[in-house]
Amino acid sequence: MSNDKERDEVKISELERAKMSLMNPEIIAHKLDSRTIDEVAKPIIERTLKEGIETVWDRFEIQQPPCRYCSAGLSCSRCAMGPCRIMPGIRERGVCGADADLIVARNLLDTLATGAAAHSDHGRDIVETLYKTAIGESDGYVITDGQKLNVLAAEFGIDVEGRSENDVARDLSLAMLEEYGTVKNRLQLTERAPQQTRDLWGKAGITPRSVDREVVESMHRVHMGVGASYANILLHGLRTALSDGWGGSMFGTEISDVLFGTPAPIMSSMNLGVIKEDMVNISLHGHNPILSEMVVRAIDDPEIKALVKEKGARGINLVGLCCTGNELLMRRGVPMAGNHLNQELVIATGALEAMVIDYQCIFPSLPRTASCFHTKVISTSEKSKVPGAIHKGITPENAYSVAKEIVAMAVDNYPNRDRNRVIIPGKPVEVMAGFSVEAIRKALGGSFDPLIDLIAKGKIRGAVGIVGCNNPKIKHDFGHVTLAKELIRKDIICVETGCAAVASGKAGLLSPEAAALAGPGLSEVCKTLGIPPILHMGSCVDCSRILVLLAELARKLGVGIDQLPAAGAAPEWYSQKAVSIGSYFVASGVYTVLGVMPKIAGSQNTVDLLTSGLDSVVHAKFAVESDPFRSAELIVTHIEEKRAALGI
Ligand code: SF4
Ligand code: MSK
Repeated sequence: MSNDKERDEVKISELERAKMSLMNPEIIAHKLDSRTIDEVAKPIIERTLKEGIETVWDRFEIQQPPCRYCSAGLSCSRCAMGPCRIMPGIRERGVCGADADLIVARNLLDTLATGAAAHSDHGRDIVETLYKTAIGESDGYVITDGQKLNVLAAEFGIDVEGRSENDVARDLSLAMLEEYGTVKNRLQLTERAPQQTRDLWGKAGITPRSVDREVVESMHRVHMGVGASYANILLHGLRTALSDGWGGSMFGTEISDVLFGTPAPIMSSMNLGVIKEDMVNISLHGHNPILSEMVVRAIDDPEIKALVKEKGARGINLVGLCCTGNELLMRRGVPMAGNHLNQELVIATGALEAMVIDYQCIFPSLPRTASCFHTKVISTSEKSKVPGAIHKGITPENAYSVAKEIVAMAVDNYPNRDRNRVIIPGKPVEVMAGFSVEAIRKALGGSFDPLIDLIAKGKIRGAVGIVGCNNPKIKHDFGHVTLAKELIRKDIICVETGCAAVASGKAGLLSPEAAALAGPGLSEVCKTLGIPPILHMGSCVDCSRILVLLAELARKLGVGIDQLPAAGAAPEWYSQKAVSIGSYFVASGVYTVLGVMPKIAGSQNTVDLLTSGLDSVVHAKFAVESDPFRSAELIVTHIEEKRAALGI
């Protein structure tokens, strides 16, 4: 447990709050309008402004203007001869002789590899949990989807006949763990991609060999004096990203389904209004469902129920944030408090007893926010300790008992809530989530043929995966919601993951009633099937579900993924993981539009390769467009070109 001194050190002091607090109504109104389109979040942002509770937007403003060399990717502090920065026309090379192209490309590969490592290490944690479960060493986990276990086992050539689930699960998890550092130089699940797509990878020399190998090789290549060709470095970035999308992330998705169940359509609700005044509120934030699934089970424990009664609460209200929230939403229907830029605001409702975090996308400053209220921040991963948080390390061996301990801490904290400081800012919006590939197939009657037929007839013009984060550079949720609305209006079905999906949910676009906002063809299809025009496909690692969906459609049509009338978009991305996702989309043949410019403007050669040159390598490329209306136009044009090429 962190000591009191450490928690005192991270506190936002009264003096800091007094300096930050704003009372000018015009300035407050302007900030509210420019920060978010999430109306339910606005009263809470208003509180933070008036009470001087620092948020991500305040820190973003303080950081302006950013260094223009860093923004362009032109600074390098890779070795002790530096740091160096390129000033075009003045200083063209770093101390070692690296030019702008090399510095920009190395920085980008470093960023991408960080993202691929984060996803894939998450995947490894899930696979290890399956292994521990299979050998009887885990606490509380069971195999929930035995059918999926058998399908995966068959893909890996593992015999299932006459064997127990645990034996099959042990062999499967060992086979997957072996692929992290494999010597066979092949990732099994890449075989899900159509042959045409795999042929492109083979020709370009970017077929991924193993998960860890590509990330480690990326780190090797960016060392001073190794990779000096910007193009060669960027191509390895695609290979690394493929090892994430068709490797580490896909393992994370598939084995989460085996352990916790393959998602199926489920109703729930979203926005900060999911916080309940008379209940113990616990938010589950991060990415990995290993802990949060145990928390869901622990709240039904009789000892916990007795404690809740003793403390005078009506019950326990679990709410999700970011992708841990997405995992729980689509499998358990746990309500979702919000996406990335909502994380501090949940605490600032004044009604949150505990913020339980695992890893990724968690602001290190959350204990500072919590210091303004009674909220306890509880960290659970050895990889993600946070100063000022209480640490309760979780492993597969102790998961249930630690989850129960954490829930008890939250319940104990309920009487400490200051009832006069609670703001519950609005009513939650209803959402339908849980569209795994299996669920989409089932909704279509057991085969993707009807979807292909609808696309061929033009009732649905194409499909777009909208993914990724929030970023204070873009008005919160504006990029996601605007792009999604524009696309469905044009009869393009959207599949979404991560914070993009949550933005759509809060805006009412994940409800079957949103079919009314779609074009006539898509609207008719949605009404017939009773589904929304935007399908929630899960968390960040579940972008791998989008790959599987595209692969299935391409196989049915007998084409490569690049020939489909499909595209990707990340309108508000911020994270290194998003760089990896965007790159595995493009490397898999999916034209992808980014709403935020990566730090590459300092190398025109890099910009040209990513936005044009890749087309001749993987038959797809990136575009960068911050205006979601123009992004929609780019995507519509692309989809119509692909339709024409297919003769439909
Ligand atoms: Fe400077 Fe080269 Fe070292 Fe980078 S690797 S800090 S450019 S000397
Ligand atoms: S949580 S990676 S902010 S989508 Fe997956 Fe959201 Fe991006 Fe994190």
